Amino acid sequence: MNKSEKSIQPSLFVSDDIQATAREDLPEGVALIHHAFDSSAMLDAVNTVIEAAPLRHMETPGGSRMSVAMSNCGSLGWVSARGGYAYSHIDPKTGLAWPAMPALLRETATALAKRAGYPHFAPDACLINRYEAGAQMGLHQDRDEKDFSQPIASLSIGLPAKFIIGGLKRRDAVRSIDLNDGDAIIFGSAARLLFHGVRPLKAGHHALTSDTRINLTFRVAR
Ligand code: MD3
Ligand code: FE
Repeated sequence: MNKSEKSIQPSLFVSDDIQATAREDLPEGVALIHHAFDSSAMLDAVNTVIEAAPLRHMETPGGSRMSVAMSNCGSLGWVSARGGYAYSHIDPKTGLAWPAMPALLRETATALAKRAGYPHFAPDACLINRYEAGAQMGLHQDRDEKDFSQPIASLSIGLPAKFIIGGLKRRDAVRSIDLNDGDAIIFGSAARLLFHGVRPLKAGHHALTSDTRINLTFRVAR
């Protein structure tokens, strides 16, 4: 595929293999879309963001270094430090506002949310997670946003990961979902507060991201 074909509108680029709850063994409220976006073009946009707001390993409130390196774009960004978790308009590393959300990112996320049944999704935050071999994310809920009626859209770029999703209680059974380059997974309604995490990334090589995986989560934080 040549460059001009790859730069067409993301909503036209996507294939039609959406997996919704009725068709696959996914929890209610979860929609998984394979080959959902042009990950090469998305990565180019992500790289412009992380030039201005570098990836960094944040500290947890408990004082440990997160294995996933993070940054944000949009009017709000998720930050973790000794003081706790929060959304902030300012990048504490640069002292500046987070970079604006590139139109390609925003439009891709809103088009995918629309396909999953959320026609009015207007994210104001995009968290960028970079996993290197061994990096993981423990089981958690995303509760720092104000309105849980708004979904979260997750886009995966580069190396594959095993994503785990459980129930509304930490001890509930989990199931594993493979997330590959170009996959989008949207969590809304009944799925919005499910516990979830990412298994330690297996070492590998990917043509776009070499030895890493990038995950973008688009959120309505305000
Ligand atoms: C299920 N990120 O940044 S994205 C996170 O792959 C996070 O980097 C993972 O969990 C990653 O908070 C998983 C998939 C995801 C995102 C938000 C969710 C799953 C979710 C919110 C509710 C339920
Ligand atoms: Fe999460």
